Amino acid sequence: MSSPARFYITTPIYYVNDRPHIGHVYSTTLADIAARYHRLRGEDTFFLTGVDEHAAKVVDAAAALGLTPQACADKFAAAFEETFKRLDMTNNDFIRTTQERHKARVQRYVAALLKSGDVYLGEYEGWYDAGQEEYVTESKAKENEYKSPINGKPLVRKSEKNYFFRLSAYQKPLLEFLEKHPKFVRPEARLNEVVARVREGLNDVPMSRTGSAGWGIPVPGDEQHTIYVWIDALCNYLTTVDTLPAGQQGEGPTPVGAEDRRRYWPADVHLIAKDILWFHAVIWPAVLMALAKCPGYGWIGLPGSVYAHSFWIAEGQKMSKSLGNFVDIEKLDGYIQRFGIDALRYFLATAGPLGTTDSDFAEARFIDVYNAELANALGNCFSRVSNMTGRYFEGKIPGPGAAVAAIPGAADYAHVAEQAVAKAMAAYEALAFDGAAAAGLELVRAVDAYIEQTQPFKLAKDPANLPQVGTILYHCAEALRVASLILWPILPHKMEELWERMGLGAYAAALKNRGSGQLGVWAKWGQLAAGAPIQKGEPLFPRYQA
Ligand code: ME8
Repeated sequence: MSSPARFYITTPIYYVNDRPHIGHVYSTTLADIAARYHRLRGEDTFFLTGVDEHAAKVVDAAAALGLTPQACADKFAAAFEETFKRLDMTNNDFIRTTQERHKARVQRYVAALLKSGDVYLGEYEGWYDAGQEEYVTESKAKENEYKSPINGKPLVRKSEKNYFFRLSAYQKPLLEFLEKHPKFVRPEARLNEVVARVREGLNDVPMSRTGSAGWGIPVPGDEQHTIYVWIDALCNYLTTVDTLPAGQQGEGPTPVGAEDRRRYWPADVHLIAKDILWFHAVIWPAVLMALAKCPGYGWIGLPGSVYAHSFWIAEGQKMSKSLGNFVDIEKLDGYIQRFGIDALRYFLATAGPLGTTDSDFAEARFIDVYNAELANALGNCFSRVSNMTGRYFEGKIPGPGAAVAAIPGAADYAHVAEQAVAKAMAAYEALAFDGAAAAGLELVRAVDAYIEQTQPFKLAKDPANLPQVGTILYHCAEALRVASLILWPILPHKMEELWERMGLGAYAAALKNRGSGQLGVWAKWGQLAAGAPIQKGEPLFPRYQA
């Protein structure tokens, strides 16, 4: 048997200087949707999220809280982990950069790079953005009047003796790589930004820091320096999967873990927001190119793509600490209590900043989407079909046997569903979750239109028509079954509830086993068994009235 396709997706690892907010929940939810979709397709999927701990921001937050950096990191790392568990994210691991497994591997990579000559000790002077822990080029500093392009605070003139990564040597290889892999940076407009900036030329970048109270991973062989937090952080994508099972020592000085995870590398998607695109689209691939040339690291290829979404704003305003308008975890919990986890996932996936424009997290928008798409369309359609099945067939979907030809439009049904599946799959692959949801919803709306057209509730007044009504309801239920498969990655809990009511619990059971999903097989038309139960139950998405 050939082994199933593999899929590896990552989120940024988040700073542990505060509790999670909507931005963090958003990126991790998107990655969860993608991971669930690939598991639904039966792929061997690895989904990684976690936290970035060795930042100066963490040292500052710790001081403000009267904690040690480690205690502060522990506190907020626990908050992130707990939040993602509560939201039922299906991440396969949660990486913390203070973990030994991570630190040991990062030191190995840096040691290899030091030997290779791509990392050297040097002196640097430039404009420093303290909030971002990043140097800004002269031209960018000037353009922004020597203020941070991110938070508007004044840039600082700073010089340091540091280890540097020879990024300048990778301009040509990067441009060649980007030309050959135009999907490496998505959406496309972001690729153009990156290419334009790389063409302007690349400066070497610091690879280490002194100061920050020594909070960081020591540079191997020179413990005065700690590894620059961005290099430490980017490496998480690799350290977490750089393990081989006992007895299978591979190429290179890789520590042996319990599990073979190297098979997941290279990652298929690094999902991030636009704020950290440069690190992911330029610095990270260059570091990997350099590492791949080191003895023992020949297995290291470059990631498949970096997808940079845009930003949530709140009720029309940019979110900021000074305005105190962050959609924080308490606010999100309020939405979950009122509408449920799946409604929040649906809103994030369909109304969020997936493309290149920012999106507004506004209560009125949330309620509109919820009522129109979840309560009125999906929930209501299931109620209608289950109601009629209850009333006319004692809650058991009859077979599709009778009088198909007599039903207008019925002959197309399988085709409509097939097209919806194809459309949804293409959208999921492109991380266009709004399109995937729309494909599912279109199918649901087609069911509504079909009911309007065929009027089963009128036909049923004459018992002689019941076989025909049975066929209509079979088509409706079957289309809902296919729609539920399309929508499961976005609405997993509600769709599992729907499966339960339709006697399809086997799907949920199979999906609990890694790599056991079979979307291609399950989505084929006509699999609902005659006599399958369909229980009405409580509304899946009760209409919300303020
Ligand atoms: O940058 N809208 O961590 P971070 C949408 N540790 N997404 C948002 C958002 C918003 N308003 N605000 C934040 C770091 N995000 C580094 C990353 S990775 C090797 C190291 C999301 O805690 C988005 O994914 O500041 C963004 O890229 C990330 O949170 C930044 O999280």
